[in-house]
Amino acid sequence: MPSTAALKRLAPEEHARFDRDGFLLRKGLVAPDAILAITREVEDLHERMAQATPESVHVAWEKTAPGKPRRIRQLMHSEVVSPGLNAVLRRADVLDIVEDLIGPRIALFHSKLLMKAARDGSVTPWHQDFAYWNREGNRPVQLNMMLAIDPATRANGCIQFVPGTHKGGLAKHEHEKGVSFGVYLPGYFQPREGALAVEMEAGDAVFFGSLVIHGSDGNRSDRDRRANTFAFTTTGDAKQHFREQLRGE
Ligand SMILES: O=C(O)CCC(=O)C(=O)O
Repeated sequence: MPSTAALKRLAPEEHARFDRDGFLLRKGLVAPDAILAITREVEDLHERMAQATPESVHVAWEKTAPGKPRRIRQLMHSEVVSPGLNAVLRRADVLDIVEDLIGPRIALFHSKLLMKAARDGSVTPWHQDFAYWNREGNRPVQLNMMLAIDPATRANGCIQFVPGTHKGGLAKHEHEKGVSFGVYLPGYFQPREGALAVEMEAGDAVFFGSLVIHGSDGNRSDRDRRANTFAFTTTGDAKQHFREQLRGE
């Protein structure tokens, strides 16, 4: 059974940083043995999903040249293909931190694998997540927790944020139909003043809200940059209270 290091709840200065920047890096959220187990579970995922994709997941593929192996860009509902990821999203101490940031009525919004394969992983253009999620009168209360499965560096396309941009509300996005990450800010991924690259070691996680502007470069290296984003929401303005379910209480 992989071990997990218990997380400390958020300190006041971490709260302050999250409020100021719109994101917060937590080092060592998942222990190396649990990361190794997740790595094994997703090791041959490109090939397996290319052969047969289960109905319960949704895969968006990279646009690779004809004749080259298919590469997953993102896989939605990753908790279905990885018991290790499924365990992380239910951890009581993870949910404690989520609760610290968005309150006690927590629901899973989605769990998504971002495979950013060596050489083939493409740019994620600048965007605010709420540009995707703004519908049916919901509010920008969602919280992401991006877990690094591989080390993430500038060379393999680590996530970048523009700190403080969550305070400016939702900006106008362009909408490109029929492509993944087709909702983006004008300029696509042109350099942005103040953008900060957040390099991570495997097992680190970055928490970020749905209004902070973020994106990531293509993977120009020979090393995969796999990560999983767990998005949580609060059921404060919805019907169900999922926290007990997530915790198995
Ligand atoms: O994979 C990345 O670096 C960014 C992913 C992202 O922006 C998202 O899922 O909203």
